[in-house]
Amino acid sequence: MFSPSHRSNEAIYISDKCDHHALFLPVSFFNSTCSWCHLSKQCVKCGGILSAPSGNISSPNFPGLYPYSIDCSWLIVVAEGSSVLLTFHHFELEYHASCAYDYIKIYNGISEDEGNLLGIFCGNISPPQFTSSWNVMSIIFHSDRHVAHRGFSVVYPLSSLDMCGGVLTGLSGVISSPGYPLEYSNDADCSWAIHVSNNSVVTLVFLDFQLENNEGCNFDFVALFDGPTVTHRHLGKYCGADKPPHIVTTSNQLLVVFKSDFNIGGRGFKAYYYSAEFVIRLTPSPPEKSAK
Ligand SMILES: [Ca+2]
Ligand SMILES: [Ca+2]
Repeated sequence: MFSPSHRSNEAIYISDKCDHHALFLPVSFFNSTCSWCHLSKQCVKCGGILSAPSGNISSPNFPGLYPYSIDCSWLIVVAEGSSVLLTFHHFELEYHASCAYDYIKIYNGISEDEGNLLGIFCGNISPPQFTSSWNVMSIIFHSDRHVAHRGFSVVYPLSSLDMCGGVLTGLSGVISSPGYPLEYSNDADCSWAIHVSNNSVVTLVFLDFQLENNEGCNFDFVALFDGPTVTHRHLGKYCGADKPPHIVTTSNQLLVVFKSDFNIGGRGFKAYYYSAEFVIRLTPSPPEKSAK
């Protein structure tokens, strides 16, 4: 797997899918604001290397319909030691159950390494906020020969101390409100998508919890969903100072959303998650044998 240490090398490998040959671009290339064009069969310019500390990316013609039969590849490279936070503002691609027609793929690093794939998305459900684990992130956009929609628009400000949310794919991990245990910021809007291996479920355990309290938890809250998006089954909405109960999903994905309003904060929360094999849950342990 391509790791941050490779950044000290003289070049980063990029494949040019149009000409079917590989390019080796010097690292200095990434420091320029060069726009690298990726020509599709229709010669629509899209894709490129973005090295500004923040920016936005949208599908060609956005907010008009995107072209048919196009492949775009964006590489975002920010300063070493930083990470990239992707936030989608609009997302509308042709739907297919496994995104076989039109899709975007998001990579934690370069797209040549499928091990870096964070997700493939299509339809109307916006991807969650993504945070790269290092300073490079890739987005691939593909459309097929039929049916086009308005496409997508995504921004990538540099993450800061207030950064929150992201995709967690480890067997276990810890999440906390921005700045924890210091008071969380106002107007926070964080989403963590926890994705463990197939056949596993996610258990979330709160270690600490202190949010502004009000009946209905409409001001500041943590909301949990039994799947990757807010359209999945709602597992609970919590505020105040009582720790939420342990939460166990029915599938291998859990979405944790934390929001705060414009004033009055708290210490926030800290929680850890771990995955457990379905098998263990579904197979009751054999009854204890009676004493011999
Ligand atoms: Ca299509
Ligand atoms: Ca508040």
